[in-house]
Amino acid sequence: MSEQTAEVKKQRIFSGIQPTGIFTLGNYIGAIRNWNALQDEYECIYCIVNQHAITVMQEPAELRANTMRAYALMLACGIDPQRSVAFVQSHNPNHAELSWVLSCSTMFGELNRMTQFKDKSAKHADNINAGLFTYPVLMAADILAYNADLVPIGADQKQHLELARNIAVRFNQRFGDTFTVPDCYIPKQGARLMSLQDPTRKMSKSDENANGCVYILDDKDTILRKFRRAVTDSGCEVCWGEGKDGINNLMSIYSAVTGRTNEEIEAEFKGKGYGDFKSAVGEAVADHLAPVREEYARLSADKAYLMQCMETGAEQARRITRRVLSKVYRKVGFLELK
Ligand code: ATP
Ligand code: LTN
Repeated sequence: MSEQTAEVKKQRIFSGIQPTGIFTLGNYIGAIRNWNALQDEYECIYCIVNQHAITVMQEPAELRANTMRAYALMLACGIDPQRSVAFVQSHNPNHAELSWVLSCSTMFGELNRMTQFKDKSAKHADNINAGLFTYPVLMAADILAYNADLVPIGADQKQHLELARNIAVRFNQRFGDTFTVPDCYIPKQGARLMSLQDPTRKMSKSDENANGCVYILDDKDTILRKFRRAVTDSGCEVCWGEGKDGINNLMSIYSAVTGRTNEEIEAEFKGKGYGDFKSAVGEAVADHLAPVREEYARLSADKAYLMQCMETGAEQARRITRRVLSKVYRKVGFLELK
């Protein structure tokens, strides 16, 4: 094989996570575990989206600390700043600049259909700000600014990704080929983990009920306790079924961390009760998360290293998006300075 064919250009990945608390098992299994796994095959760009986080009320000092912590957590989950671009959104102003242009190619009606806006405005009824409404445009800008091919996300973000695709197609039609139309990458197992306390609601890191969430820094005893207390139904047979949201959720989690199929899980727990199953899920999750916890302890002690990685990541990110943004500015007709 000639050297030229060996050096096929890798496809590009972009994804982001909000610094709104410690990452949950849902964030890990639904998204970040895939970010990690894709690093060799793709050119990866991963972002702590602090500008998205202020769509809900944040205490400034807490947001600052949470951003640092989220960055450390991202690296602890295996994102390697030598192989991937790992940075903080506000360190690259090109996202917000592109977002304005894209917002003029986004219809009010499209944004009005977003279910996350409806959920979050119900949850934060005292602060339904315009940013909460236009949030998906900034997310589209995050992705399109890098011409990403693929976006690894949990199932809850599928609608936003569809919107980003529509914006890209519309812009390309109007101004000529500019953006790559991105595809989503949603895991087969664990794309939507539910709260352990209310299995009809998504597990979410900003949830007030900490018992419903497993955080990736929880110690083993805490994890076992949360699973022991997980809400199930009045039955006793471990099997997938209608109206068994709690058990279905636990089976998804067990499957995601052990790689076993639902049939294998049902066979493993045949004749055993929910109690045994819950303990087994807790043990498997605790083992799965232990290396992340250890790595976080090591990394979070070295703030200078984290700051240095952040700086390098931001510079790499800006370098990529600067070119895309100036192309967009030319296309829409913004007068350039010589
Ligand atoms: P918040 O509570 O602040 O809304 P969140 O926990 O919902 O945050 P995000 O930062 O919005 O998390 O999402 C980061 C990534 O994690 C996204 O790709 C999202 O789809 C994924 N994700 C979030 N919650 C879950 C879940 N319960 N199951 C699977 N994936 C999830
Ligand atoms: N909207 C996402 C976070 C997010 C994102 C992105 C994900 C912001 N920008 C770009 C993928 C790609 C969320 O709330 N989970």
